[in-house]
Amino acid sequence: MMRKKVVLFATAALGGLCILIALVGIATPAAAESPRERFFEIHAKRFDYTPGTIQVNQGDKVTVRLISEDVSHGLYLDGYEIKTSAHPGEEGTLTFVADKTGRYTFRCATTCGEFHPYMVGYLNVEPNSRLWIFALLTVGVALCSAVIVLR
Ligand SMILES: [Cu+2]
Repeated sequence: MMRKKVVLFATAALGGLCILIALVGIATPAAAESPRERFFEIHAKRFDYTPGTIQVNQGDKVTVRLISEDVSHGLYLDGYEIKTSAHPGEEGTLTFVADKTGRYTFRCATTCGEFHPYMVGYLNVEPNSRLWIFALLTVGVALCSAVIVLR
């Protein structure tokens, strides 16, 4: 009799947890993961970009302002095949939708000195995975409660 009560309580608790996780999974990441507009200011100076790495989520609309702090520099984004250039006092801009996931190199596209070939930075495009993690968590908790009830 006592065991039945414990099982019933555990089932109710886990069921509630399932619903809670599902709700959190549906409510928060949906807002966080829906494509956003992202703005970055990248400063180019012989022979570096600052920041050297930018990170976005897949689907984000990305705008990059390229600002030169010394001579003329360019920015060519591998994989997306787009580029812009910045000159002293004249910035360049680049707008694109990050529709491909992965790590992409961007490099200087305007010869700017001896180490110009080594002037590179990185764009990381993360997949929208949070929704899947929450879905898996929900299924996991549901399975756990099923095991407790059925054993
Ligand atoms: Cu350069």
